[in-house]
Amino acid sequence: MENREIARLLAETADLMEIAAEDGFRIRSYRNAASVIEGFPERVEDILSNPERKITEVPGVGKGIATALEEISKRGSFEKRDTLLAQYPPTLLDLLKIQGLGPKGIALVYQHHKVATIDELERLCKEQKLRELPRMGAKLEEKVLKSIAQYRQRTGRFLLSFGKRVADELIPYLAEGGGLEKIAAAGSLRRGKETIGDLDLLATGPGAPEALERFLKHPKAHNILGKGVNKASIQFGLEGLQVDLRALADESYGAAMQYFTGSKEHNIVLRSRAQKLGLTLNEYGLFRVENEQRVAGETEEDVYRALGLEWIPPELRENCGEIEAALEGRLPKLIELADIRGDLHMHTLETDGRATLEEMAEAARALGYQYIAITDHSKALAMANGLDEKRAVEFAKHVRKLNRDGLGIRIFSGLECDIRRDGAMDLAEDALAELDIVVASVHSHMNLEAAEMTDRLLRALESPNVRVLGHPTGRILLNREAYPFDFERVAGEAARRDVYLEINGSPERLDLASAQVRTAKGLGAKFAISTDSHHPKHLAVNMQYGVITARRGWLEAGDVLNALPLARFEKAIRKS
Ligand code: DGT
Ligand code: CA
Ligand code: CA
Ligand code: ZN
Repeated sequence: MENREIARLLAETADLMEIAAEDGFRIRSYRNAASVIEGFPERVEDILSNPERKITEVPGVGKGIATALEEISKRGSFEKRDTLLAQYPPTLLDLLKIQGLGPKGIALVYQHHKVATIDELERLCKEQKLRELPRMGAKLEEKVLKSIAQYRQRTGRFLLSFGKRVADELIPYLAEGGGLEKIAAAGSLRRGKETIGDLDLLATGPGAPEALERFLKHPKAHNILGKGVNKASIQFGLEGLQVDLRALADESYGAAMQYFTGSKEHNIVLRSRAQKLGLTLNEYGLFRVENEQRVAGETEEDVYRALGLEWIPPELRENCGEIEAALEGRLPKLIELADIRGDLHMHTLETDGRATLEEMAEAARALGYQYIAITDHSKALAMANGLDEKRAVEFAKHVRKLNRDGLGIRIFSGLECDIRRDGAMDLAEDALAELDIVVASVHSHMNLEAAEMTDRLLRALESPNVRVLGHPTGRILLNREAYPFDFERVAGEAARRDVYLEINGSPERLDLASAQVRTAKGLGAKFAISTDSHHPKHLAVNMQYGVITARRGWLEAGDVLNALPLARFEKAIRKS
């Protein structure tokens, strides 16, 4: 490990100690050691492995830090850090980048509201709940929100779900101005990318020039970045998402849609294909080079067809083989929202959900689903009041009774069973065997070495009762990286054991990532697209994002467990 990385571990630990309100002297000693090591000319690892040398020669390194350094060089972490990370989620460290709260405030919002991510902190402020805590107030809420906005601008990307909400606010607003033929979002939002850099809107119709003016007058247009004849750009809302609006001629709409949907890489290949055919492709249309004659442009379908290609769904436009597939007429028939027959991951008031089983069932029934599985947490998530064996078995019994009475939708008894640090299931197998479907997920000890994490997940797959591996990488978008492990090995083993990989549609997760979906499919894996809903309203919203992610992973309905009709689904989850 390089000095820079070692220094980061020490500094991070000091931050966590500060949140835990530990002794200031010890915190300073970690910080001090971190800053010395970061700038130290020799590698700490080299000194440690040299029997002639002593690590305490390094200034700022006393006995305690020396022990920590030895542990770090052996296994990449150390006891103090592990203890703190068992107590606090690592995302709390991100909150330190938000001005206003400080370590004490972070500890407070975590204790009182379990706020552990920037998004959750933002929600807390918007709901005006921060001010209710000791020594906090409305002023501070404002300051924190502003700081979050600035932080996001720095990092520069936003959740897809956020972009979608902005688009859903702006499009009807612009349409209300009248005179528009078409108005739609292009760019990464249309491709369904999990995060977006900015929002690209396109409009046609006689009212398009006025729409540009109206756009600049939107109450949340905080900062006008530019205004031309055909284009205007603003920063939207406190969050400062950049939005570009372009006014186009009708005859160019398809070409512009194609051009501004991207991706850049997809477009490069498409343009070179046009060239080979003696054509030139730009945002105005597809033209013959020799006489500038317009060949296509009004619709995207026309543009692709004129290039000898099937129309390519936006989710595939990443230059990952889609153009070749379109040429040969072998594009996948991508799964659609309408293919989904049920939802296999949701929580209720029994643990950390915010509605009853009946309310979740009713919402799912209203979506036209045939079935759902209720998967509350297991006991390791004590804060969420997770189920122990006794409650799990009773729950299974309760669901059998519910189904006899009938709720208008079939309920499966499930559990989101915690995967313990060693890969064992949180509940005894005989209790799990009573349930219809077990989703196994990691919620703690995410800082293991890749090899250990791989073994942990492989062991979890060995449980005869596990049917789905929940949010398999643990990533939280814009907040927490996936934990490291041998993904291909785990995906291959899941395929071999008939364990379905979850595509968690919660917009902060989208886990698996689409590229992993595609890799896993190549290894023979099958998938469950689930919402991890904690409220009835999540069921519809999150499923959209789950399906988009599956489409970006090239999945067809046949790859997805919960696209099966009830009878076949029941057979598929039955234990052999
Ligand atoms: P984002 O906004 O970072 O999430 O990603 P995109 O794909 O929305 O990229 P953006 O907003 O820069 O541009 C929208 C599309 O416009 C992009 O996918 C490809 C297309 N495009 C056309 N001409 C250019 C160009 O000169 N540069 C770039 N970067 N994109 C271009
Ligand atoms: Ca964009
Ligand atoms: Ca853009
Ligand atoms: Zn979970």
